[in-house]
Parts: sequence; structure tokens; C-alpha cells
Amino acid sequence: MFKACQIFVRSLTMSAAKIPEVVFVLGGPGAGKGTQCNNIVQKYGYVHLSAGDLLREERTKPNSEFGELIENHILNGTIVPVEITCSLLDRAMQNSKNPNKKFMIDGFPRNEDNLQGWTKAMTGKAEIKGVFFFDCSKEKCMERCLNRGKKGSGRSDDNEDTLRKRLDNYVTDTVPIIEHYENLGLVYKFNSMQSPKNVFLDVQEAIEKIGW
Ligand code: UP5
Ligand code: MG
Repeated sequence: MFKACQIFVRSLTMSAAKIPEVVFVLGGPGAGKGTQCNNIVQKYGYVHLSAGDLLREERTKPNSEFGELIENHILNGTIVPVEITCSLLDRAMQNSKNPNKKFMIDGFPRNEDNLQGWTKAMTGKAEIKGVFFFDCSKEKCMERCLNRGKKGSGRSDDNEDTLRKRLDNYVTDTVPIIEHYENLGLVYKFNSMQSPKNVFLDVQEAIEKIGW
């Protein structure tokens, strides 16, 4: 009888447990995705998962079978196959100790392969609350990343050659994904050419709108 009660209570708890909520954070290289996610972490305590950071971390693991492949993609500004990125994101979400279950997924999905892969693997496992789109000119993106490189970001892709490729791939691959979510009414667009402080004021308004 006691055992039956335990199972009943556990199943009640499981059905009441909410699935994680996700906001995708998109925009060109240097648009300020990471900067604004950090602001959100500080003010709201939500979880920031940068797909790029997870890939860079995986790349440096000595026993990773994907290290070389990831580095080649990063250096060429091309996009890592979704199976790798999505499994890193899924694992990071599952391992998160944060009780909020509110995740900002930064820099993903960046192409059709990412979108299809996420839909296949994560439907029913996460709810997409919105897409934050940081809109910034190509020139500004280039300038910010080059400055960051000069200040010693240590990122192998903060150089002019790779940045041109990153920007081209952003326009060809990622902009259509933003348009896809725009058609679903999920996009919140920010003018990311303003000061970081003013961008964050707009971000806070959007967070209120989605009821986060
Ligand atoms: N800065 C920020 N906001 C500013 C503002 N409003 N005014 C003035 N300065 C501002 O900011 C960049 C710099 O600009 C900083 O110095 C900051 O102080 C300043 P940051 O917040 O870091 O910009 P962010 O948009 O995060 O730029 P990042 O370079 O990280 O964007 P990317 O999208 O290029 O990089 P990411 O790490 O996501 O991806 C790197 C590579 O990984 C990709 O090219 C790809 O090869 C690979 N990748 C995948 O394959 N799949 C994925 O899903 C993700 C990545
Ligand atoms: Mg970033």
C-alpha cells in the first residue's frame, strides 16, 4: 500500500513538473547576444547556454571525437552538424541545477539543419517561449569582434578572414531561420546598435511581454 502511494505521488509530481522553457537568442557575430544574456542572468537568474561556448568547451576535451571537426567549422565560420550541438544543449539543460528551468539558448538554431534537428530531438522536451533577435549592421559586428580579438578574446574566429565568412553564413543560413520564427509570431527584435544599457531596457520589456 505504502509503495503504491509512493508511485502515485511520484506520478503526480511528474505530471505537474513543467517542461523547460526556452528563448532562442539570435543575431550576427558580435551583435551582443552573450552580453545581453549575461545581463539577463544577473537580473533574473535564468540559465544562459551559449551553443558556441559549449562547442568550444567540447573542442578542448582531449578525448572528444569531435574536437577537430568543431575547430574546422569554427575557423571557417561554418555550422557544426546539429546532432553534436543539440546533444550538448540537451545535456546542459538536463544537468542544470537551476530550479527556474528557463533557458536562453544563445547562437542556435543557426540553419535549417539546426532547426530540423532541434524539432526532431526536443519536441515535447522544451517549450519555445520566444526568439530574441539582436539586429546589428555587418560593419558594427565586424568592428566589435575585431576589437574583442585585439583585447585578447583568445577566440580563433575573431579575425577578419573568418569574420567575413561568419557574416556571410549568418545572412545565408541564420536570417531565414529568424524569418521562419517571425512568421510564427515568436520574434522580439532589438536595435543592438544602441548602448548595451539601452538594449537591455528593451530586452526587459520583451521579458515582461512573454511573461518570463
Ligand atoms: N558589445 C556587445 N554589445 C554591445 C553594444 N550594444 N555596444 C557596444 N559594444 C557591444 O559582444 C561582442 C563584443 O561587442 C564584445 O566585446 C562586447 O563587449 C561588445 P558579444 O556579446 O560577445 O556578442 P555575440 O553576439 O555573443 O558575439 P559572438 O561572436 O559570440 O557571436 P557568434 O554568433 O559569431 O559566435 P558563437 O559563439 O555563437 O559561434 C561561434 C561559431 O561556433 C560559429 O561561427 C559556428 O562555427 C559555431 N557554432 C555552430 O556551429 N553551431 C551553433 O549552434 C553555434 C555556434
Ligand atoms: Mg557569443
